[in-house]
Amino acid sequence: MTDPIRIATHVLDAVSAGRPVLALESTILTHGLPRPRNLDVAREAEERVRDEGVVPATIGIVDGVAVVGLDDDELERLAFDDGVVKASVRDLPILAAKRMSAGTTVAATAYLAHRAGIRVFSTGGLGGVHRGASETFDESADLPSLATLPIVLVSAGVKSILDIPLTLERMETLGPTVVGYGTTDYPGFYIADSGFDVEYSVDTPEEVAAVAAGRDALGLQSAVLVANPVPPEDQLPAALHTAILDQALAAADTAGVSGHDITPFLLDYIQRETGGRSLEVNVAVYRGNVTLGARIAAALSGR
Ligand code: PSU
Ligand code: MN
Repeated sequence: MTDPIRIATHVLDAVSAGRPVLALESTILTHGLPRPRNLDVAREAEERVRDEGVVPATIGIVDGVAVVGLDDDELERLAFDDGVVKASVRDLPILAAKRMSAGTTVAATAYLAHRAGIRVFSTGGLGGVHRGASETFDESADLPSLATLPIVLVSAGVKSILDIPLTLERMETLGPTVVGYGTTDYPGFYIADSGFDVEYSVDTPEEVAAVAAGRDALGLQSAVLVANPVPPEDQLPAALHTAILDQALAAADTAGVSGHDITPFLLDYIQRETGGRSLEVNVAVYRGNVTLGARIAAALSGR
């Protein structure tokens, strides 16, 4: 069997030399953002990372091979090909056997990044516990995966489509280290403050690096989750957010969407019903997380 993971040479070189690398996921590209904006956002994210002097490694599955450091042609294929699926960790062996292409979720990307020796990863919003989970058991595989992967993940909290207090409870049980960036108000992806709190905040990339170094020195194998709020001036207005969210959840219920389809369904619904405003917020959220992730990667490589 061919090697199911391919690490791009420039990524491998940087990791081996201890130079900073930032992992980026690809479900945001394949299932989170509309075409053709998805490709622009993915390219711009890599550019931002390079501007910080850090090597970007976007991760995704191309014809069954998990690629750590997709090249531009591969990014374009994943962005526009209708046959591209959404892959969590459990799907990786099937995709390898069937030689399928996929965008990788936070769970799958974190796993592959860790295998490649990358220590920091940025996404938009992390997956979590869905509303109604006490009936449906729908909890993103992102949570248990991150509980066992010693990386740093930067996100703008979890998406407000989720049950945020239940997600925070599950994080407490599963055990990743959670910090707010510059705040103890836990962010809600589209909104800077979800109304729920975390216990600790950190204020600089160096402080995040110190937390990650402490985790490593203690021999813990769990992620450090950095919750980085969208700048309040870029957030979705609160009234619009509440109204649209209720509609979106009702629409998902009526359409009977479940499993891995529900997150893309809700994000797409909200994008259409806000006339693209939520899309701009999603892009702003992602930009902020990419820049912070790159700075954390740089701070960690100096240790
Ligand atoms: N962040 C975004 N857009 C996205 C996602 C994150 O700005 O589409 C994706 C991530 O890949 C995350 C996934 O892992 O949504 C969660 O899906 P699920 O709830 O099915 O685990
Ligand atoms: Mn789910």
